[in-house]
Amino acid sequence: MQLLLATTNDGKIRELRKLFEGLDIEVLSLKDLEDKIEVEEDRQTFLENAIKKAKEYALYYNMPVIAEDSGLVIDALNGYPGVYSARFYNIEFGGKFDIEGLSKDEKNIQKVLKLMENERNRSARYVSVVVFYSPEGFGIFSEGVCEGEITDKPIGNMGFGYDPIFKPLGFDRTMAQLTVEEKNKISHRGKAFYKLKEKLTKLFS
Ligand code: ITT
Repeated sequence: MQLLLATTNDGKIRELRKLFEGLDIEVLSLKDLEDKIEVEEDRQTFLENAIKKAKEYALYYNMPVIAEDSGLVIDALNGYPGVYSARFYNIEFGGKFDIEGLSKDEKNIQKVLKLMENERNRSARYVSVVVFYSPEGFGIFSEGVCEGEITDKPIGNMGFGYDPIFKPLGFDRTMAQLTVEEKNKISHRGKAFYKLKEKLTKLFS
């Protein structure tokens, strides 16, 4: 069976591929396909964005797809960056942080640290919604959450995105100090994926 991971995010591809190891499935990502299409993530919830991506890619490439929409939800910032996590540096909320010479991830991190500078409530969570959709019109989704807190400076160089400033609950290391295997065990994406796998196994066994 062929399955398309509908993402261009290298961090997600690395983690999701690891989760498929040992299964008899040929996993492709959008990076393996020559004919590219863009799907705009313009919805207000992770679920709506994930469904939109899964459906559009499955119908265009005519193969089953797993799409994922995820983000960091910070209580003291009223839930931001939320669905804007990937491009938080460039939205109006809190001012734009398009600092020259920094990567997107670094700009996003700098903006969060600035907005959280004198904030005592550091609680936050990563949320992931994973959607499986097949071109015949069958769809299923699951959600995973990873609770944690925002550190006051970036630590670690593994993972991606906000990992250097996110310390999972019960850990004295940031997510960027965990290996892919350690992260997948506790992460929002790992949890959502395992739930999805259970649902699919139940349905097809
Ligand atoms: P695709 O749409 O191609 O999958 P994307 O990066 O645009 O890639 P999203 O729209 O789902 O993906 O945005 C998710 C953003 O949330 C991501 O770019 C990170 O900034 C952040 N994020 C999500 N999961 C994360 C994780 O495990 N570690 C760190 N940051 C994460």
